[in-house]
Amino acid sequence: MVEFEYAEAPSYLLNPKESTPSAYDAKAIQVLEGLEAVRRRPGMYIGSTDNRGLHHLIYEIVDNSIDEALAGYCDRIEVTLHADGSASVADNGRGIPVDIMKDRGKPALEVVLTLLHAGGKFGGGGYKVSGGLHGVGLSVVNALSEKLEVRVMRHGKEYFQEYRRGKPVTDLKAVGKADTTGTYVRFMPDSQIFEEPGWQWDIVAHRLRELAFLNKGVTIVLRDEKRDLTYTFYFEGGIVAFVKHLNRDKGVVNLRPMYAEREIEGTTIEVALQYNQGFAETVLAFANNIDTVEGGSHVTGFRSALTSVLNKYARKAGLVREQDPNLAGDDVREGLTAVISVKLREPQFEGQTKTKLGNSEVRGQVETVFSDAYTQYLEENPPDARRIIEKCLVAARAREAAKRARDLVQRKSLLESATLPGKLADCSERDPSLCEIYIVEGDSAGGSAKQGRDRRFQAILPLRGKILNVEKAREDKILTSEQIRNLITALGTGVGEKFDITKLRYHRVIVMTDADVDGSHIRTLLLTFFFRYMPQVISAHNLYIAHPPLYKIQRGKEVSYAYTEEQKNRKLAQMTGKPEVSRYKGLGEMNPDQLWSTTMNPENRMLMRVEVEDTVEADKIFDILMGNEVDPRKHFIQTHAKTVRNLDV
Ligand code: 0RA
Repeated sequence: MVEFEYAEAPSYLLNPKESTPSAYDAKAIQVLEGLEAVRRRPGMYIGSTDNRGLHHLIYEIVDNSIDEALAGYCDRIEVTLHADGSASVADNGRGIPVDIMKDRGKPALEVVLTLLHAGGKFGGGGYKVSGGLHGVGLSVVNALSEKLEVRVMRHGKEYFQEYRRGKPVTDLKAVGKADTTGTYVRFMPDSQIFEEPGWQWDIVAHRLRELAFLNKGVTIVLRDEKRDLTYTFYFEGGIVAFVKHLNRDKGVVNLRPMYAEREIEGTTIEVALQYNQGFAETVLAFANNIDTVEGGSHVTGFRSALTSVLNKYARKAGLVREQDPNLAGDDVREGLTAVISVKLREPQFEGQTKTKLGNSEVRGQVETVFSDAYTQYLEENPPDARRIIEKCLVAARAREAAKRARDLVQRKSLLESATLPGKLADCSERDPSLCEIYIVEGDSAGGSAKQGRDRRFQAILPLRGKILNVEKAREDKILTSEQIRNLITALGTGVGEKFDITKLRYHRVIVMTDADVDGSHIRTLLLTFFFRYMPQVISAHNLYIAHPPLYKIQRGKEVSYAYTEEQKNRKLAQMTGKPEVSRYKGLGEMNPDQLWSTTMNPENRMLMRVEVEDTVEADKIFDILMGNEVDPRKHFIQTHAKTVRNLDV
């Protein structure tokens, strides 16, 4: 989750007493100004007004309930996506206080719901730690809701109040008896503010699952009223369960995950770790339940302890001999899955997206806690310890072999005077920002593409047959395979440590494959290669997928093309007379002219840009699709046929 800063302070913070007749009026004005500011510039408070911002509304409220759980008063949170488009969050905490606040002459609840930053006023040492902009959440959600109702169970009573666009339309009143305590907030996002209506189950479920992992013992229920679907997230094991979940379809190396939990100087530190038999590293780090994707002091502390603990143990146990070199950081990270979660009183978030933990003291705290616990774990579990070290040693050997292979590729390409692969039909333009390369499946389609292209700015690299599955093969094998080497040389970036995105020779890298099963397999293999070895090409928005037409529609001399089923139907419906419809099966069926006009001509082609929104999920999907274990793959393909197709988009 991302935190957002105010670009400008709300006016009432700057001028608390500006020329108003009475203190009471001044406060009323402040409230209105505060909520008005939120409505005027919602992006500043929730990041954006698209789907992501919309879902942020739910998270803001849930964060408050989580805080109540962290304070030890709440163990159940229920989120409901209602059929009318509203959402509600209920918890069994103490309930938001309802008594009149003397200085404001209003119930605390109303202040919480209408005043930005009101949360701080209640802090009063009550909350040990807190995620997000605590207390800001509720008033922001209120300001951005067409309608919001709140119910509080407290003092044996149920209280109720209703708001429209942040303003109360009823007084807070007791409406009945209650034999529990808790808070219920239901809100309808304002359609004047949000562009894209509609909750997305997967997005909400993902975050709630994550919160349930990070806050063990808290039950979080998600309900979709429309589909009559309920999910309950509850993890007694907390982040140990999280790590097992991340490794669920991969063979594991150490059966029992390592787990550390300790409090130092008010900071609660938890680390769980388990190796799998894959090659990728997955380290997720959270501070106060916020996903710190940019890392920070907790991750630094973890990393420095990881390598040194393993080296110390490996030597002591005689698994690494005296004369051998130390395991390197890269060796101990292969197949590593870890979750780091810290909870602290005053988190400082830095970095571009405010997702980097800045508190410097945390580095040493994590290092100490993790170092002690991991050493003890290795000493108490010799078989697991041996399996982990052996895995690292294999990685070290592979790294050596890969380095030799890389050096060879680099040396060769130097010797061959930066020889571009013979298969490559390069373009004449030299400015990369104007150049495109089509990676084309098969020699025949490659031939058509070469003839049909605009050679001034379009290069063609044909690939013969299938490329190596990079999820299954080791790095040295991958880098010495001819197809991959041709690709790397053609792109010009190099690979591994020497990878340099600024050397990319084409700013559009376009994968063009047949619309059949083989084609989509090759496409997935290529995407996997980019995801694993050149993720920067994806994140810099340089990777595209060509979209050949599915149908050719011909009536007399008039020819047109349809790229989707829907488009075909629309065109046919508009036509009078009977056209001839043929379905394209492969790129090879098109002559060079057709290929140019339908798929390569920038004026009327369709390109899809490849984006990876959620790297953890993508990692999982690639691994399942391309990895070693067959069963999960089958299962995945059977149950997610639709999603698999979307993966290619
Ligand atoms: C302020 C003070 C107290 C609780 C809360 C706020 C509170 C807020 C939310 C928002 C959603 N659920 C919530 N639960 C509690 C402490 C009240 C006390 O001292 O009893």
